[in-house]
Amino acid sequence: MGHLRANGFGIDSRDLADSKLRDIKIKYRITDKLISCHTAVVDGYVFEGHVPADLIQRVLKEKPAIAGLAVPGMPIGSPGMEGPNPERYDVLSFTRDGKVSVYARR
Ligand SMILES: [Cu+2]
Repeated sequence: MGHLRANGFGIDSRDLADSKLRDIKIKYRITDKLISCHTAVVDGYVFEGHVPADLIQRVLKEKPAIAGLAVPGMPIGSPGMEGPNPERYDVLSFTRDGKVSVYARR
């Protein structure tokens, strides 16, 4: 969240009970292989987990035909997860009908 605020996003953040959170993941088509710790919805796009802000901005600008982006899990080295031994990780795009592809590698 700090990463998004630092990049100029206004954030309305909520902590939800697990059952509510599951409803959100289902509503926005976030399947088990996409799942991470938090879900952001911006201009109708879904951003799951620690998605770098520049990629969020790119999606909002280019408006691709996807449901959103996801960084599954919590990879070390993703924004907000900085650490001494950063891992490479994939940023995945997904569609409402379940197509998942690699959108970017970090
Ligand atoms: Cu996290």
